[in-house]
Amino acid sequence: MKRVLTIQDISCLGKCSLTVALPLISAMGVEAVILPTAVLSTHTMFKGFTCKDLSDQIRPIADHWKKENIRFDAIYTGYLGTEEEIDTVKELIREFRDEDTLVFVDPAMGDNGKLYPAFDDAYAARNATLCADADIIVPNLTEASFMTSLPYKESYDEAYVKEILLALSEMGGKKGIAALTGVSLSEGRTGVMGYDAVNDEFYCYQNDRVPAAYHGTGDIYSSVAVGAMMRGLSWKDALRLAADYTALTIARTLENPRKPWYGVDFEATIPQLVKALEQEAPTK
Ligand code: PXL
Repeated sequence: MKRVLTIQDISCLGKCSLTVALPLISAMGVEAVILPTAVLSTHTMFKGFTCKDLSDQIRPIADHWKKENIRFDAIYTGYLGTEEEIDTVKELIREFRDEDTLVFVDPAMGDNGKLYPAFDDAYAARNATLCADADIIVPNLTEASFMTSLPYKESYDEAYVKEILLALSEMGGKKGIAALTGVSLSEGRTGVMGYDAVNDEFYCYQNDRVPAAYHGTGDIYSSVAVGAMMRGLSWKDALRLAADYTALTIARTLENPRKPWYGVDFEATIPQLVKALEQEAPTK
């Protein structure tokens, strides 16, 4: 069984970051090791959330794992708190990465053209240096525009998306895969567009757009993509599976009469995820 280390905050209520990554990666038959960088009462879209920074725990936890000779098949980072924390995570990646470790970075810091309340331009620039150390990065258009200094556009064409992907790939990355999430190339459609710098190859996958936006869907997307790659899917197949699962989950959430606002009902669609994965990557 493959082992993924995921480094991000734990928002006790809110269905994002670790409360999504842990159940999804586990359900996909992959061991999830967690490194919580902070504990929040809720995610930051709630008013009055509490936050206890745990960055001083990262070093002792990592040192203990080193003593135990622990290795990871993947290191997956998501929402982090501060520039210092990004530097600590970069150090940890350097220490734990070997030839076969996949470093997957979701530079979660904004959406809809804006950074989340806790972040500024300097944080985005530091996140770009973390992306430079990754094998695969999955920013949305907002995060990509802050990291590349290219303008954020509400309406755009394929040439604009390709320009951003090329700019992202110039930031670095060992295997050089950059994928943009939330890319809509025609009316009523949305999905992902990626670029593999090593093979100079673009990839695009679009789904029917489900008319709703929820928090935490980026974390669901990334967790499923990492899990699928750990189960042996190519990066393209993993991004497709993650896009299908995210779309299915948003559609399912829309049917919920209680109209949840802060997160999606991913718990309800885990059986379909497991089934889809089993078809593409049967367990032996
Ligand atoms: O889903 C990204 C995310 C993760 N963690 C925290 C957040 C958010 C998005 O708002 O606030 C604490």
